[in-house]
Amino acid sequence: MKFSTRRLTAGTAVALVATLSLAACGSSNNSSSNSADSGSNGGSGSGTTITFIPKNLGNPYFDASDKDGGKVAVDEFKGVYQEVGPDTATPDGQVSFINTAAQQGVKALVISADDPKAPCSAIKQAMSAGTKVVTFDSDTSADCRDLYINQATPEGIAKTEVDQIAQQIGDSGEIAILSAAANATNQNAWIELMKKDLAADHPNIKLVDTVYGNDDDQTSFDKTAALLSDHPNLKGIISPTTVGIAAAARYLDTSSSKGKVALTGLGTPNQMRKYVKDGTVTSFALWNPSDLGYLAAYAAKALVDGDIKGDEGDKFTAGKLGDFTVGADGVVLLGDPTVFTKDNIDKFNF
Ligand code: RAM
Repeated sequence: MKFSTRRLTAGTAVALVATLSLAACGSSNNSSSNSADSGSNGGSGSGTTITFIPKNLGNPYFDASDKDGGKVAVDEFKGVYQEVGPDTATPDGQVSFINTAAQQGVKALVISADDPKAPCSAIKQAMSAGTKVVTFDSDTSADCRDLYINQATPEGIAKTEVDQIAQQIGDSGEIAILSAAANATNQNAWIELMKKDLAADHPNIKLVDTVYGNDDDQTSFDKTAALLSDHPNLKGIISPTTVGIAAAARYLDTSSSKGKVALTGLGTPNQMRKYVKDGTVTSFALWNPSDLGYLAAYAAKALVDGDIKGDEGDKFTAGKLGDFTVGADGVVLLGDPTVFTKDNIDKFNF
């Protein structure tokens, strides 16, 4: 263990929830839409305090990972859960939330990083004060977290997306990528691997543009419109972000490109159901974000309890998901992505 863990009394736990809530609402870069939500034990005392910080609030993906996954796990082990974060996914938007949580002495932070480096000095300060830090979904540099919970291998994610677009456009023609924020660690890793896959296995597909919707619905919608007008021969769009693919589908749905320009990428079944059923989208993929948040919470607890240090080979149990082993560079892998089509989409509800 690098640090000794600290215990919170019932009073401090309740005060912590209240203070973080106020601090989040009062910070300059956000508004009352920032949320803080105590665990179902109501902050009953000695439980492990875990703060989730998503890339941004208001994204159904993080509602699923944090509230439907992380909170469920934290409630199971009778900890204290809360979620705070910025409204927009900017590189340093998470820093003030990390600082506040660390000052209040939360035992663990679980973060999907907006930038691999920008939050690092705040995270390192938190770690030196004894807070365990788990990244999930989108990693920081490996030296500023204890563990990274990876949703699926980046190679597998990239290949799944390239295979789908290739199938849908007959393995030939112009495509574009509509990504999240330009600095997002996760999307950038997938994009690099997609480019390699395209170059190696799909010589007749040409990637003509990569644009960034910043995980903002309206920006992603507008960028879709711009892509279609800038590239009249476009045959397909890959959007490796749940916000981007949903906005692009909404645009295509009522445009003359519906059924002519293919769209695939990473989406939530609940956001994409309508577009799969009405023929705007044939298939897309994702892992289960609730499982990802659930696993991240159990990993944080294992670190806080001193059951693991984050070293390769460390083993821990994540409730209903079973046993996991820490891999190289402190990475824990959730599993494989699922491909959704009209034939299976109704089996999923997230
Ligand atoms: C968006 C976010 C998130 C990513 C998913 C696929 O919700 O960018 O980080 O993992 O899409």
